[in-house]
Amino acid sequence: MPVKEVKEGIPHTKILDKDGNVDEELEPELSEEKLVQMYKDMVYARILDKKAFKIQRRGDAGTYAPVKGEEACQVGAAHALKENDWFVPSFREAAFALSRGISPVKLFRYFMGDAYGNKVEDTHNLPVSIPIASQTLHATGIAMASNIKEEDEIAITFFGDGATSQGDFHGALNFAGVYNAPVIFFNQNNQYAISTPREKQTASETLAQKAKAYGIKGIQVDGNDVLATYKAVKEAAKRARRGEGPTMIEGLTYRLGVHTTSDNPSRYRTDEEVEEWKKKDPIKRFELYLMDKGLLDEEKKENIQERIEKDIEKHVEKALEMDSPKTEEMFQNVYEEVPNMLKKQLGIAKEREGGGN
Ligand SMILES: Cc1ncc(C[n+]2csc(CCOP(=O)(O)OP(=O)(O)O)c2C)c(N)n1
Repeated sequence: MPVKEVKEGIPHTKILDKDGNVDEELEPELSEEKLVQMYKDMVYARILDKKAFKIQRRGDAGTYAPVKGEEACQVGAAHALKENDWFVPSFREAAFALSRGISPVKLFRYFMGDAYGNKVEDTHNLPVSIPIASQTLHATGIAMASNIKEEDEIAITFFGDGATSQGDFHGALNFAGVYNAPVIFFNQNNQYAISTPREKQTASETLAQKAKAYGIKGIQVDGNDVLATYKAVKEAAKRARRGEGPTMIEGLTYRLGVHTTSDNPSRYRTDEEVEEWKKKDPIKRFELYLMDKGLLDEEKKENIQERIEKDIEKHVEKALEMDSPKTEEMFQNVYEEVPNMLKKQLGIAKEREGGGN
């Protein structure tokens, strides 16, 4: 499927091409240490995806939505923000979460069905949000609150191409525009909403232009180019902190893997299409760039992979060792006062467990 990359009136940022060549005029100034860390974060997410798949297939976990192919969108964004900025995810943001320091144990526990995995601790990381586009409203609300409280914190929220057809997305952009909220709407346009291709999802020529209708700056970036996503988010964050309001970034990318562990993409897209996108793999091009800079070679690459594999293994073991969630946890944290209907259901569930209530 051809991707319309450059549209009149919609700025488009691309810094690294698929062969790792860099546009030196646009190249952000990043320390060697930071560049290597960004690479490690991308590889970490890719390996974690594979592991998540394995443990789902052997029955140790439920549905998982892989990041594969979209690592540059998330890792670039994570490195461009401050620790106290708010992360408001959908369900495909393991790479951002890991770059942000969220423990892999929590990620694994979440998709093992344990509420602990989604627990908001003393951080500015919100839980996974499954209802499409609902989180965009939360991000706008948080950013509006930040304005009212005169804080420096901004919010970033992630969502897919399909989410831009949902009412919540439009409500979120409208309020963000009117209230000049310091929020970044990061659209991961991975070309599909499960089996629905981008062109059947919306007749809009680009997704970024939807922002314009709400008086918001809308830009496109090559979402497989981690330097471009970093730069775009960094600039959007600066604008937001200067009081210049929200930005919507459309990252043009591709979901190289399945929608979730219960999907079979061969039913709705061709191998040729996937092969074309593999040539634009965000990790491969960043590797070439780092090698060219003398920051990576085959040996270092292998060492990094090995270390990450071991680290992930350790976290999986830890996640598997944890106690199963208790039945009553299913009924907690939704209502301040549990309604009678749910109290009754909890009673039935406990009885079935043989524990009575
Ligand atoms: C309100 C709502 N409707 C339907 C679904 C079922 N559903 C889960 S993922 C998905 C597609 C989302 O596509 P997109 O927004 O492009 O994000 P992607 O999964 O590609 O990252 C749908 C329809 C849902 N989770 N929430």
